[in-house]
Amino acid sequence: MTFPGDFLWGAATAAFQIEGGAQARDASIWDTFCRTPGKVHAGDTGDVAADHLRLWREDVRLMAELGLKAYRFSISWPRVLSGGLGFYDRLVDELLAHGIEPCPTLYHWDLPQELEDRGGWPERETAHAFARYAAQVSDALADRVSWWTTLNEPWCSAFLGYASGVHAPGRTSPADSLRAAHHLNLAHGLAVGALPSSARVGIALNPSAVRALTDSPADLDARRRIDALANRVFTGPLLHGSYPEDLLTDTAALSDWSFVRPGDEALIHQPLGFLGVNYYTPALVSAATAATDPAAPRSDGHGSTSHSPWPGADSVVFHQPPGERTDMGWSIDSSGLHDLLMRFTREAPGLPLLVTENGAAFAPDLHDPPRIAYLEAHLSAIHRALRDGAPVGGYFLWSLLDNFEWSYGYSKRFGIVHVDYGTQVRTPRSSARWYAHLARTGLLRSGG
Ligand code: IFM
Repeated sequence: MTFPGDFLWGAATAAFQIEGGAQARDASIWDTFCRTPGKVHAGDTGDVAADHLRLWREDVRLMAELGLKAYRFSISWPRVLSGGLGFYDRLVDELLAHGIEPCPTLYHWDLPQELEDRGGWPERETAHAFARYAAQVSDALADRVSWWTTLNEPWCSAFLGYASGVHAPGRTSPADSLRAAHHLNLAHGLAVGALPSSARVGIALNPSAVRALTDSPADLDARRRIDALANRVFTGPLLHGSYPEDLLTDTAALSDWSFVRPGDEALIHQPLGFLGVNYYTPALVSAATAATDPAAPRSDGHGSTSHSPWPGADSVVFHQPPGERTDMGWSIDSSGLHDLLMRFTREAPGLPLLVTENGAAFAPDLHDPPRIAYLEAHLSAIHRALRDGAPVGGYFLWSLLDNFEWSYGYSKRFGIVHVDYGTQVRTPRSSARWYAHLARTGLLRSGG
């Protein structure tokens, strides 16, 4: 399978997950969360992480050796607040010097703690603070950066952060999670306005390929509800300029949505340079029946918890699809990625698509055929989508390096490059060599 010559072959990381250097910046909600007993595996923190703040030149050299054409990284808002924008300035120059396209994301979950102390994403002012921060970063970098992502996976920020509480800041208010979702959307819209109109500005969603267990009306309705909460709460205003009616109805007992002010939806509905799709696994849902055990652990892949990340969808049950799984317990099914790319191609004709994240956690081994098989299957699905007319312009593998996997701490390894956290030595896995060949040639060959 041959990919187009101008396909953007990249890898992705995020500031909190790799940078370390926590003492040199303001605190984020993840610093606080890591220090809250029981929230993060083994009490792990982002204090050192993969020490990228020290080893960034080496990491850029590694990317160049792997033949990467683009690097998706995130900018730490707390670091910018404490005067650390110079780090990203130097990183951008170094990437360009190595012929690698810098693709920064403005927000990958590390809200400054001081903003959470003032109410966090449920407060409208946080969106305005984000716009000011976006303008500041734009002033420093926009002369050399043409691809920008405003937010990474706002679903996780809103619903894992404020409803289920498995992510920072660990709050469990369904009503607040809906306010957070809206203010994240608003932050995106305001940030687009703060970036140059000549830039390609997008957002990276983690849309869910939701499937119903059966074709029964109840199961199809369960799918509709989750589709609204996982996908259309974002794509509604982003792509069509309004929140879906069924979402407002489903959540009416929790919120009257009066936090959406006149003009907000139009503001969110900005022209997009691209839509970023982060994809790992599909979701399988059904309606709860009399036999459903309400105490059974949730299997929606977002951490077992007594608080649901799905406001107003208590009647929905998540099922573990059959078949192979990654080390996260996520089922491996690349058809979900093809489905999503085709869905957005139909829904927003002509809108360029980027796969802004895709990859898998497996055992720490340097020889990692399961990861190669996962990547090969998902890249084949992308190739099929391209053939079917989806305008997919690039692929960012998650992740370049092993890193801090949020509430799982350092216990899960997503890197194509192994990191020894004791010595910070980087060692490319077999998957890195496999991916390097693909990035150099655009030719997808069999793994192993
Ligand atoms: O590590 C995360 C990343 O920060 C956001 N998307 C999913 C990845 C794997 O869980």
